[in-house]
Amino acid sequence: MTIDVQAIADLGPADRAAFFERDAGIEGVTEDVREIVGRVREEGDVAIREFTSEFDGVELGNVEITDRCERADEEIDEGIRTAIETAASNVREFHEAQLPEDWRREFATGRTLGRRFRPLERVGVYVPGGSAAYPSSAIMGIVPAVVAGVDHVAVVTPPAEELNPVTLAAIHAAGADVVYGVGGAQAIAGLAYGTETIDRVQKIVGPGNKWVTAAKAVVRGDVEIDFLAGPSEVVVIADESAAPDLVAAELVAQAEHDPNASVVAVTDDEGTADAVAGAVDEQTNERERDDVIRQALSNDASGVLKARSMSEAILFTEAYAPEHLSIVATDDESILDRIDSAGSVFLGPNTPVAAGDYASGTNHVLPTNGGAQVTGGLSVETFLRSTTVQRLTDEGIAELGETITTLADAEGLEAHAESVRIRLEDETGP
Ligand code: HSO
Ligand code: ZN
Repeated sequence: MTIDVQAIADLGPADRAAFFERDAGIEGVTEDVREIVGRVREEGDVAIREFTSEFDGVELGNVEITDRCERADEEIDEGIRTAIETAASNVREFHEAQLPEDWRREFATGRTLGRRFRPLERVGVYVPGGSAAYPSSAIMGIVPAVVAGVDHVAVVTPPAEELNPVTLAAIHAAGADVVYGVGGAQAIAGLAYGTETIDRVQKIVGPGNKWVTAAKAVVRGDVEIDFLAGPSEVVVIADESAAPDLVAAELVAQAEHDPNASVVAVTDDEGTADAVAGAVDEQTNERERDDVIRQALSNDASGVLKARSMSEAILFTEAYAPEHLSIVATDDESILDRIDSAGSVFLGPNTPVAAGDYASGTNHVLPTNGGAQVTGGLSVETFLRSTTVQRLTDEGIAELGETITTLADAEGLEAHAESVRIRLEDETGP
């Protein structure tokens, strides 16, 4: 079997740690990345060119390739252009629906409070290139920023002798303002600190390999980042009603991303567990990327798990906090009700994870390694900041005055208290 079948009840501490303490594997490269980031910070474009030659084997001409992206549109075939447009338009519509409205409300007579939302001004989006060139990730990173109203959306993508025209066309269609042909840790450093040609941004988002992820961790603090995203993950919760080949197809699909991908099916039905493992075997043999798939399936963090009850399956999933969760079960909605930690959820037999990966409209840049316990994926809010606003009338400040002055006095901050009393004098009188 290419994938282990185990009972959750039989998992020992080491097995559980493999499932629940996945890591992005960035520790090993952090020292080198720190060095790269430091050099780009000090030397700017000179360091960018040197690292690009060393790591990508490319002698950079123009760092900026915005025009090149505009032209790429003519180089791709009609069918691909239409698919990019349809996907971008669905992602745009779903993200437009997330735009929050500014609001104000009178919470008590004379005390009005509210929130307003404004876009960040300058953001950077990392779009992977090379063997993991994902035009879909260009759409997922750029469109929400554009919808939020970000003024300057800068994109970095690794250079190559032959840049992938589909990726460039997607970057253009998604609405990037400026595109730089730079990748890896050096690109993240360029966005974080600015160089002669790369404008410094306020926030960097997007998935990348471990060098890119480690660089995001290093620059965090000097610049905002979305979150650290590692190899893809999926958990499928299935009951006896699930068709084993559909469940298997979900595991095999996410497994083809990366040898370190983690894919899990968890079911309360023994027969389903064995049938899913069998179907995974069969399908893997038929796939072109069977090498990558086999490695991902043999990870300690991958497997088909038998649960004694749906509750046990749910507890496992909650502790795992997957990037993607697919639920193929008769009670899918009530199972979902009991789950808090998942990046993106796919309900029912007709909803493959690939729908969200490409085209349904939800975002595929999602937290991995248990990040779903504390955050969701990219959204319009990723690119917004909020401000609170308030106004008190005579009545409003009179009503609140004593509470404020009492607390200010308790903190020994007399001037704070006085700033209130000076306004109450009329009311308190002689
Ligand atoms: N499943 C990936 C996104 C992706 N899938 C891009 C296909 N292309 C996120 O984990
Ligand atoms: Zn995918």
